[in-house]
Amino acid sequence: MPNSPEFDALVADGFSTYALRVGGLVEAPRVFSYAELKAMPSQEQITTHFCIQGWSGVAKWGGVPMRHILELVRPKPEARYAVFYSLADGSDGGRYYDVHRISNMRHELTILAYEMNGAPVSVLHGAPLRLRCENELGFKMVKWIAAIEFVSDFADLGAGQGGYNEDHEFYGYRMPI
Ligand SMILES: Nc1nc2c(c(=O)[nH]1)N[C@H]1C(S)=C(S)[C@@H](COP(=O)(O)O)O[C@H]1N2
Ligand SMILES: [Mo]
Repeated sequence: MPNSPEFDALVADGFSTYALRVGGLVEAPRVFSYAELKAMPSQEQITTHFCIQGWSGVAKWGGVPMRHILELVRPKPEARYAVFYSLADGSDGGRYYDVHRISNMRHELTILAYEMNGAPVSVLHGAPLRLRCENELGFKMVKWIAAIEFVSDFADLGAGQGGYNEDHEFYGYRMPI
C-alpha cells in the first residue's frame, strides 16, 4: 500500500489534486489531472484477474483505454516499452514498477481503471488509477499509478528484469496468461 503523507493528502481531498505524468520517448509529454482522465473516452469490461500465486477473481472495471493515451502523447518510433511507476513501494522496499510491451498497450482491453464494480476504485484495489492489462498476470497490473514512461529498453531500471516482481521474485518478463 502507498505509505506517504503525499498519498494521505490525495485520499483526503478525494484525489482532486492527483496528476498522472506521461513522458519519456513521446512527441507530447503530458500531465493529466484526475478530472481530465475521467472526462476522456471510457470503457467497461468484466474480466477474470489471475494472480501467479494461484488465486483469481472477477470484477467489472471502468476507465480510459490506454490506446487513447497513446494517441495523445504519440510515442516515438524508438519507444518499445511502457513503464508504469507506482506511488507505493514493493514489499521488499524500493518503488513498485512494471514494464509492458508497447504493442500490448494498444490492446482493446488495456485500460487505466478508475472504477471497479460500478464505483470508484478503492484504495485497496489501486485508487486513484490502476492498470488493467487483461492478457497479463496480476503482478504486471500496477496499482496507484504515479507515472508512465516510454522507453526503448529496461535494462537500466531496477535490477533490469522488467518489473518489481521480475527483479525480486524471479518471475519472467514474458509471462502472459
Ligand atoms: N503498486 C503495486 N501494484 C500491484 C501490486 C503491488 O504489490 N504493488 N501487486 C500486484 C499483484 S501481485 C496483484 S495479483 C494485483 C492484485 O490486485 P487487487 O488488489 O486489485 O486484487 O495487484 C498488482 N499490482
Ligand atoms: Mo499477484
